[in-house]
Amino acid sequence: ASAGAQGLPAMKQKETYKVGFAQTESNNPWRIAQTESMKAEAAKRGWQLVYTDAAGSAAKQVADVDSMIAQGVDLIFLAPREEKPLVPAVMKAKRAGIPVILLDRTVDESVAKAGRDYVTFIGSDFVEEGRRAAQWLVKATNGNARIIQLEGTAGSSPANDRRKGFEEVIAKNPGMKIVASQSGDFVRDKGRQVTETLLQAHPDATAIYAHNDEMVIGAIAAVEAAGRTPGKDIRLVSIDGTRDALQAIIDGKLGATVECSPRFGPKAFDTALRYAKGEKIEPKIINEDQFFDASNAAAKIGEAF
Ligand code: GYE
Repeated sequence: ASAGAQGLPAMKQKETYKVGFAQTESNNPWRIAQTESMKAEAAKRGWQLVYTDAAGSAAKQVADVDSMIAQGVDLIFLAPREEKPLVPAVMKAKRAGIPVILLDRTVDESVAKAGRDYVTFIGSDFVEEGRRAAQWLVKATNGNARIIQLEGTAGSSPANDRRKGFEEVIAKNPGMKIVASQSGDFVRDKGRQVTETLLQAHPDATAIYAHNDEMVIGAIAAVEAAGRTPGKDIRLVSIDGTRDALQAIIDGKLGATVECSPRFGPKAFDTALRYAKGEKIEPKIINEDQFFDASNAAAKIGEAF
């Protein structure tokens, strides 16, 4: 069956393409590394890249997709900031005959479907990332911890799924208890502020799980400001694998981080090309992620972002 028969807009085969990349924000190393990877790949292939930065606003990101539609791009790579608000953008691009590939985050899957409304999702298995973080913490604390959870952006797929995977494992361990859970919006300084408040409300907390490294770095500062020792009084675990996080592991402050690779360029452009050739694309393309702890952080920091 051709791509058109699946209900998706087809993509013409051409010498070169003009594609859009709608980024969510650029306030952390993960986002910057992802943008660099996309720009480098476009340059390498000689494709024109229409790049937008929604600056942390789902409404702006919807408008950014509108402008890409108006500019007649051949395909849109979209990193949807939140699951529900970006559904209309996906539908609008489809109606305009422009295929969409979701990068790193998904939209509400009960409404928008891969293979029908958008081509595919490329990214990590966030539920599994949450499970891996929890499994490490269970081991590190011998199954006994009072945990503060710092959640990512409310309504984003990584925040929803990283919570789900983590809580699934924690629920099976009677000695593990989540005492407080609050969003830090994936932002370092919000992670610090939220931790400061939650440590005051829960002075008996012994562990912190953050949905990304930026928030855990902020949390470490708050733990130290409270006169506690990160890595000893409070065990910390997070997700991403940034350079700062690997350094914090080397320094003994952070216990572990589950990798979530931001280097989407080669895979994203290969997938677009496969789609243009009329190949049937699988609904999810899941990245393989590593795991960093004291055993390998020093060896891996050279590759980190
Ligand atoms: O973990 C975080 C970023 O969507 C997987 O978003 C991504 C997450 C990543 O801001 O640091």
